[in-house]
Amino acid sequence: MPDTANILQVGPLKPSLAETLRTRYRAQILPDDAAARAEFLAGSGADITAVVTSGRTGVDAALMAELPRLGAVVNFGVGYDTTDVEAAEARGVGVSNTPDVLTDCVADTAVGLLIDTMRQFSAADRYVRAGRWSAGGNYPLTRQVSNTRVGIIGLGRIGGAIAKRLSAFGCTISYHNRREVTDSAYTYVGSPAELAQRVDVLVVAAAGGSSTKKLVDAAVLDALGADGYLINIARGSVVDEVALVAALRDGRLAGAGLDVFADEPNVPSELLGLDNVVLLPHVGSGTVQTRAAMEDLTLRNLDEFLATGRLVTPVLQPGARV
Ligand code: 8YV
Repeated sequence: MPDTANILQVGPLKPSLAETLRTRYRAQILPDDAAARAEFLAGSGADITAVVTSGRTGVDAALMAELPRLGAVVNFGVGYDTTDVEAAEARGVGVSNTPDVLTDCVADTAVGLLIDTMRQFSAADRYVRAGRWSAGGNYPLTRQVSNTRVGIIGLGRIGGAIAKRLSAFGCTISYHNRREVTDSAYTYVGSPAELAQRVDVLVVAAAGGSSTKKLVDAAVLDALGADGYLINIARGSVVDEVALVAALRDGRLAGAGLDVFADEPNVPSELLGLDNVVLLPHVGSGTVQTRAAMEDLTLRNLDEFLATGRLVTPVLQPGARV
């Protein structure tokens, strides 16, 4: 094992991963407190060669500037929008993520959330627990999932896995993507608003970051309309959350299933009382199996960087230009 003393953990990580970093790699942890952090960076910032972080925290340009010998940001999670990849590129810093290993679980979450939202299973469960069924009332009828028209924003690995699952439900799938996917069996639509106009359910599966910020805005939600549903398993930043809350509150949208929010872990309080909304605490990849696979891939990236200066699943190789 090469010298591992110069590894920095930035932000909270899965406890077993944090423990491995501490024991096997003698990693240090960037303090949260501003004064302690400044003191740490002044004393040790110049020694750090690799950071391990997650999509929740990431490494911004300001922190990168405090780590002049940094060679790699190893990210636990497929999403890396909290890390400034342009700043990394300018500095020759590599960035890795954990693609593929979480695709199935996130796609499963999207489909489960979609079914729950349209069939209102969570709300119906609350109805039973509140004694309302036994008190004599049948639960109101809900919306069929099979054979609906589904629009997917972002037909990457996860969007594709969602499309595959929902195709088996007889759904017709269309999508919007940065660019048309040439070998896709699904119908490409040129804008999010046009896609929303054509479908019953819009599923957001696009990466976060500046290029997708509020891609689903008030106009897209209006196009989805009072009979339309929105499902988001990607990033809260892709949806204009204020516009979404207003549309749900005013009955201009049939329902929403959300695993991600603009300011996690804060969820808009107006959503808490709505039965046509299903709220999950960002659990898309959150199974024992998938998180173990993510942890393993994170460590493989770190080991490869320490051994060869390269990354196994790079967003950007050290020293490369994107
Ligand atoms: C993780 C995710 O829970 O991979 C991602 O991008 O959003 C989730 O799988 C998260 O990144 C861990 O912080």
